[in-house]
Amino acid sequence: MSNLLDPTEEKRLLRSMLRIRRAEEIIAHHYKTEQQMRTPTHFGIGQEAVAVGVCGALQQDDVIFSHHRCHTHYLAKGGDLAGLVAELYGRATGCSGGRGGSVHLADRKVGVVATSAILGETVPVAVGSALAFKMDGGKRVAVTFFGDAVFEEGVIYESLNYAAVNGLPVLFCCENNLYSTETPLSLRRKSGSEFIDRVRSFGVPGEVIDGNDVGVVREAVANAVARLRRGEGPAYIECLTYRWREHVGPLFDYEANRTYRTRDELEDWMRRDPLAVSKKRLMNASALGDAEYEAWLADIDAEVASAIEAAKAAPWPEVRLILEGVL
Ligand SMILES: Cc1ncc(C[n+]2csc(CCOP(=O)(O)OP(=O)(O)O)c2C)c(N)n1
Repeated sequence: MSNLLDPTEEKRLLRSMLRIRRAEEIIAHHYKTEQQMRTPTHFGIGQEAVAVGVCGALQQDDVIFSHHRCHTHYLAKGGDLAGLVAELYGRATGCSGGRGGSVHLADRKVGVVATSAILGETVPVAVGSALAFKMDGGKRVAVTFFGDAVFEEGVIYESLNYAAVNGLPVLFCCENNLYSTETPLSLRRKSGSEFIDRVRSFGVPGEVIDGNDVGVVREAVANAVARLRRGEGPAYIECLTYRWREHVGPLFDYEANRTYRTRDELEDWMRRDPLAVSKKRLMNASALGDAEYEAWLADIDAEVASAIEAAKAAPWPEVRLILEGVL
């Protein structure tokens, strides 16, 4: 286990992970029981430390781009919770006007530029953003989150090369959760062919880290971002982690009788719950008590409940706006 960060900072990160966890758990419950959210939804429960650790090392004017499992990144970067919930209910008050759904989240005020379900689609866009930052001569950085399956898309290799050759301030963040839908990494990659070696072959430095420890992620990203801000070119961080729910939808695999992963494997990863890792560290240092944690939980649950109530009361988007923003 890594060392405690500054306790105030680690508490901020843990509270952010808890807020994302509870938001997703409550959304999953409503998704399953009401049948009112009609957007395919990929939950990131279990992977919160990646989003929170990465975004915790960024400034508000830095930008992020994400993929189909994007709620975690959107919320960690400061995306509006009510806007997310309304988007899932397809309402006009949603962060994409109710026309994008779960995989098209944006909140430009806090640097959440775009998310997309097309694998690899936002990777070169993040590189383009980093090119603009370099041309502007500022210190802003761009981050692209993507899953391990993106290494099966050609665009990742073009993007790494272009970013390296042009020395762009972009962080490539791979959330390696070992599966592409229901196909394990072992069937998609020859043993010994590590992603990190491919990345390094383009001259992009990187490391593979424990993606379930928010302290480890926060530290690694802080170092990588410092490099980016010094103008030394792109960096890569691969976070080893695991999603707890089915690939798409609110259930656990065992509830849906899916057998591509075992329940033992899931339970093994659940014992490495990123929230528990951080909470234990803070409690061991006497920097957090049960009462404070329970108070966070109550506040967060109330915030999510009110976002759901507001979403349900919100109007539907107007039909005449259906093509707005479509290129
Ligand atoms: C170009 C493209 N090919 C295939 C798909 C279908 N698809 C959606 S999600 C997914 C697996 C994604 O796995 P990974 O990138 O590892 O992310 P994870 O779902 O594990 O978080 C696939 C193959 C797609 N959306 N886009």
